Amino acid sequence: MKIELIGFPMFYGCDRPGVEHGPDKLRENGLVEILKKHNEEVEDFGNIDVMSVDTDRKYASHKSMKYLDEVVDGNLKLAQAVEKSLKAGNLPFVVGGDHSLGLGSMAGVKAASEEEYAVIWIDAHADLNVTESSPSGNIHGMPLGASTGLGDEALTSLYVKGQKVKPENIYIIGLRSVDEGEEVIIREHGINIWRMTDIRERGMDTVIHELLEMLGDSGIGKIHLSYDIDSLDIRLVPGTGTPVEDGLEFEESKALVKAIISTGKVGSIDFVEFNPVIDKDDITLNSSLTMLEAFSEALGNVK
Ligand code: Z70
Ligand code: MN
Ligand code: MN
Ligand code: MN
Repeated sequence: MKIELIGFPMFYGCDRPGVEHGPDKLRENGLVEILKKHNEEVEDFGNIDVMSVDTDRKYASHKSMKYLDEVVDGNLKLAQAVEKSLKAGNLPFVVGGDHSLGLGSMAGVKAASEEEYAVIWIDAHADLNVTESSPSGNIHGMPLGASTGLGDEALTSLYVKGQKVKPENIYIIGLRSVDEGEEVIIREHGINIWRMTDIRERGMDTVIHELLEMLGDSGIGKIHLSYDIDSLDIRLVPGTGTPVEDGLEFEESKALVKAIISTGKVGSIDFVEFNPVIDKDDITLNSSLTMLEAFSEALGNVK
């Protein structure tokens, strides 16, 4: 399967400039070569054309969702690119940019096929907010909520109307910063989660076992894997907008990613929230490259 690299240079979903330089910074430091090291077919699609607007547009399209029009516009283009990539038989590998790009990725996956799919979201945050529960108005805190059909119509009907994924097919791993409203959504909709406390209590091997067993039991044959680098421990990712302490170590994160990809069911991937502008001594750049190497190797082992 050909890997199609798609850059999504956007910061409007997190309202903190710098993350839009993530895709090109990673390319300059060997992203394509890393993917090619273990995979025969890799194609760089280039970057999605994201509008460039001034900060006075922040509340121009909605009173409490920042840069709504800009986030929607970019994600419509992304959804189209992801749908096209999947229909061509490729594996879209979307590199951000902020995590609002999950809106476009999941819409593209939904548009490409009628088949039910699972979403595995590796993140310190739940990204399940709706407009009213969001403490920030930042849309990168909302893509999973919107994908289940919750929240503002502008997000829930992006590219494809209605629910993009069933809540029982969502698996979030690495949680340690969850808003009150998100806790309610997790409980009421039966979303599957593993908090860092679960990982520390039972160990990553057990968590991986639990995850794979649940996925197997669900009978779902296709996975969208969405990886937020802030799932990693705070000291590994100073160059991300919202680092949180007590996160995953490399070995845990690599084992998790490799186990998920080894199922052979992963059909699309997001890699998000690297902000080179606020990075310190290239620590986050190197952490990102370390993880991308693990993604590449695992993808190369799937046949
Ligand atoms: C918070 C919000 C978030 C990433 C921060 C934070 C969300 N729950 N996501 N950093 N990657 O504003 O909704
Ligand atoms: Mn996130
Ligand atoms: Mn996060
Ligand atoms: Mn720590």
